[in-house]
Amino acid sequence: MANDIKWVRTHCARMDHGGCGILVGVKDNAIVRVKGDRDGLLNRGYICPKGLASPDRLTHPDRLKHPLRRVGERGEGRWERISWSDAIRTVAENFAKIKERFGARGVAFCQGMPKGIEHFVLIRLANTFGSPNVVSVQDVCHAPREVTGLHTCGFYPVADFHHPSRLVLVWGSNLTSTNEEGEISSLLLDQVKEGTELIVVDPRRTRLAGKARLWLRLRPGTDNALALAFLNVIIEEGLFDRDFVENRTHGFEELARHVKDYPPEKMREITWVEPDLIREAARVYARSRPAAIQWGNAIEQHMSAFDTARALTSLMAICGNLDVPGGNVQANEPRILPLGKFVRADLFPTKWKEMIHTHHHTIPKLMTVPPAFLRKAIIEEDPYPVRGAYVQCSNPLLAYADSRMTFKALNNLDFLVVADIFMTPTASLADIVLPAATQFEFNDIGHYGLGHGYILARPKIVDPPGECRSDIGILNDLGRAMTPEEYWYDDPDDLLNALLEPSGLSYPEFAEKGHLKGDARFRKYESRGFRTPTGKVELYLSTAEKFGLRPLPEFTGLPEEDDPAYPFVLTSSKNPYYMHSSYRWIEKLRKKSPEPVVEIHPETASALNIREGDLVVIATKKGEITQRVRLTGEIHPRVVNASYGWWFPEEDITSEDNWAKANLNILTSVDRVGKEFGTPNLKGICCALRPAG
Ligand SMILES: Nc1nc2c(c(=O)[nH]1)N[C@H]1C(S)=C(S)[C@@H](COP(=O)(O)OP(=O)(O)OC[C@H]3O[C@@H](n4cnc5c(=O)[nH]c(N)nc54)[C@H](O)[C@@H]3O)O[C@H]1N2
Ligand SMILES: Nc1nc2c(c(=O)[nH]1)N[C@H]1C(S)=C(S)[C@@H](COP(=O)(O)OP(=O)(O)OC[C@H]3O[C@@H](n4cnc5c(=O)[nH]c(N)nc54)[C@H](O)[C@@H]3O)O[C@H]1N2
Ligand code: SF4
Ligand SMILES: [Mo]
Repeated sequence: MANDIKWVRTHCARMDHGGCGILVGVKDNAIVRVKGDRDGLLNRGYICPKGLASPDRLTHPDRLKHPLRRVGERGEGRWERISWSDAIRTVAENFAKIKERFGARGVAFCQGMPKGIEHFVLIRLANTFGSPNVVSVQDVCHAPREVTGLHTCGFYPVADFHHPSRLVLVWGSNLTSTNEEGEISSLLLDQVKEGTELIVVDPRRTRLAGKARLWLRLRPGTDNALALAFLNVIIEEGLFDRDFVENRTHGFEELARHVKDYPPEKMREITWVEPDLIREAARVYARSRPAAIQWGNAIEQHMSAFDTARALTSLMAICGNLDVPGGNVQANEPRILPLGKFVRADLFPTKWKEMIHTHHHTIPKLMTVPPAFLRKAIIEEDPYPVRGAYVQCSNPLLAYADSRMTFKALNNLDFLVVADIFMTPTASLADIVLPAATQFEFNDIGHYGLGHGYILARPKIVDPPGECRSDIGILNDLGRAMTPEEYWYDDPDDLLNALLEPSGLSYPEFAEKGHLKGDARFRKYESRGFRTPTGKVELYLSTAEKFGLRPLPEFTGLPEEDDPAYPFVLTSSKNPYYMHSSYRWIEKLRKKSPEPVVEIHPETASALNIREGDLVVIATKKGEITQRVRLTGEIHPRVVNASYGWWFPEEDITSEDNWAKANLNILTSVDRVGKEFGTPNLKGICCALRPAG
């Protein structure tokens, strides 16, 4: 029997940012086994439980299989099956109506975490349709790191795990569970076995913290204060790279004066980290070269995301770790179509002036609309009305901060289209639901446009079920129906071929190769400087005044001021078995993590008369949810680590209870957001606890 299995090489996708090379065993148009590929560029044989379970998504009986049109009231759950041509026509007609009354900008194109090239095809559709409003979750995911990097040093500095580092400073990143964007934990763990040291900054003792030389258990939401204290120590003690600082940085003197205000002794109160530990960690980082900072979501899920990313980029710079092997590097792209060309940015040169967030004076170079501002536009028509939305690869009702605001906004729309693989709480509010094909079911390219310097092949392996179609194919059809046909293709695979054209490869040839990677070149600044206005790393931002930005990173206060009615500090981390709100319907994964769990310290529990396994109400000023208690001595007694992304596919999807009762974003708010990226506070907010019932 084993002989009938055909093995195909591809890359894992959609269970997180993806990237592991995998071997897929196929028999009779069905996937029967998956294993890690020893030749995988990013993983060298590693595979995680989500990757192993990923084929189970394809065959689930409740998968969406046909286009649906709402027949009852919005959210009532009554649908009729329609044909694809009806679906495409209905979407095109309704968006055209909105365009006529409110302009193309009245339609928003919303993307969740980018999963493949569908994100960029969506931007192309928006550009050709004439809407500047592509919305994404980047406000809390990568934009703060990427865009701050662009302003500070001209590129997005990513940790280089492909060359040895003496030390990796893991800052708010739980790599062994999340394998975030191109950084698969197995490569880091291999280095640790070879002697690379770790310092971990995390309120929880993560698996990497368990292997670290130093673990800094900071108060959630105080990363910028801690990073400023690192800068204070390194500069006061003269531990920086003098040559680099002198020749390659702008504004060192100003930074040095400025960080005098942030000594570890003073930052202890804010961060809860002992001054001696801060000093030691800063010294070890500065003295271990090359060192990489592996930074995660935690640094960009509060209003001070910009300052935190500025402070950490400054740390990389003054210690001489930018663009050196084993440090934080600027990846070199392979020869493929540049992003701007692929998305047809040329058709819409005035886009920057018209985007919703431009009216909120966000930071230049922010490409997508922050969800806080999208919903303001829908609900308050500020800065102008948005009446229609196309949502792809996203579940905003669970993923955006302040779920009740999202509910209100989605209900306010004249026309909502959701493309998903499963009926979700968001899809259940749509006028049209489109059944998407997913990973393994169509040709795709991974990691395009993410700045990591490679693209990965994900060839089609099996046919999609029912009438499911790839997002790329759906968007190509919508493009033909809604915008001039010349921008689209007869065969959606030609979008992939166009992207690959500069490499001289067709998609099948690329799929044969598996990946394309730019050359490994380092210290590019030696020949061409840094791509900033001063040509140097801008420790002091030369454009600060022009753009209304703070020139130097600051600590401007806690995410929320302490409040005795809400004495605990709430944070969260991602579930190793799920992707955000996705896949709780996959049995193998659900068995591993059956229900939402909140971690609290035993002392806190006993003071509140709460025991292991109890249901507990977590309350913030915004709302309340219920989760099951797990006791752990490894977090601070004031810290509460709740689960994120929970809804219940096995229960009635039309009930508000389903998406509201355990959903972390019932507790979060967008009343205050960071100016630069529109980022709300997701981590480090005040909460109260009480036994449920
Ligand atoms: N299994 C799984 N993997 C995923 C995802 C998923 O949903 N599930 N999502 C993918 C996506 S889109 C992303 S962006 C990445 C994100 O991947 P990560 O950056 O690893 O994201 P998180 O798990 O949110 O947080 C990382 C760590 O931050 C810690 N933390 C919490 N609050 C704070 C704080 O205030 N400061 C500091 N320094 N640390 C804090 C948490 O304890 C956790 O260990 O993961 C990707 N991979
Ligand atoms: N409180 C709090 N909020 C957060 C975060 C947090 O840590 N805390 N993390 C934030 C981060 S980092 C991110 S990236 C966002 C994530 O936000 P989203 O990307 O919206 O997250 P998901 O809930 O995973 O929604 C993805 C949806 O895509 C569907 N899907 C899967 N494959 C396909 C496909 O091939 N095609 C289509 N059309 N659909 C598909 C899934 O079924 C699922 O419903 O959430 C953010 N929100
Ligand atoms: S770590 Fe991510 S890419 Fe690798 S197998 Fe797991 S889910 Fe897939
Ligand atoms: Mo993310």
